[in-house]
Amino acid sequence: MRLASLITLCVALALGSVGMAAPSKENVVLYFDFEQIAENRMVEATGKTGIGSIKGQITLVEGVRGKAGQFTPYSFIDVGALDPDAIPTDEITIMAWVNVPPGTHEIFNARGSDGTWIFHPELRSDGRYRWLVRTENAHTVFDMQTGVVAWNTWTHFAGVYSATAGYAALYINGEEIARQPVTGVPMMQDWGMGARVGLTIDDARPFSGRMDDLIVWNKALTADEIKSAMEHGIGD
Ligand SMILES: [Ca+2]
Repeated sequence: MRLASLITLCVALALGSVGMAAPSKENVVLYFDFEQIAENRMVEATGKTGIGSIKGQITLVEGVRGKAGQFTPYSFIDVGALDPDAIPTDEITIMAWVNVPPGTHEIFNARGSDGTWIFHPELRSDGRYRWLVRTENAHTVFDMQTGVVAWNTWTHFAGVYSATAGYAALYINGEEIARQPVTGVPMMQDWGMGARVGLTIDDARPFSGRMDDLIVWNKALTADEIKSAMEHGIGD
């Protein structure tokens, strides 16, 4: 009986470590792994076509996982048209590896047709990280400004929001550095004024440095899932 219990425990532990909570690829909305540029587009790693137009100059250099994008200031990736039904409303995770000098750097942003700035995952010149979500009519759902940025150092940023579970969280290098309860307001699904990687839609806060594995998920990933994704991307 005790042996059976022990075996059960060992099997459970083995499954737990093997399963190490790799997030499901089904939840990937957008993935730039910065491995390939074709016809002046950053190739989207899950095979979405017709998106990812490069404006300015982004070159491929050594990254964390293979190559990374080196952004010349004021350059950006114009995400382009995603399937509107695929745009997250209830849960999201926006993550990227970043390596930047002091300054204010916008990782990703999207803007609604009414002018609402929906997301601001940023590194700020005051040395803090920012993770913000707004919804219709510029209603701020939460605005976290926290932590201590390590400049010129590869850092993994992951901002999480769940309207369903009612919280926002920020993970740096796979560790949760901030979490707050949030009234569960769905996110704006209308990205009518577009979405960009590396510069705000009104041409401010230029990302000037290197970025790798920019991934947007339609799920609030767990800590284990974030660690898995930062080490392995979206998996095989
Ligand atoms: Ca890469």
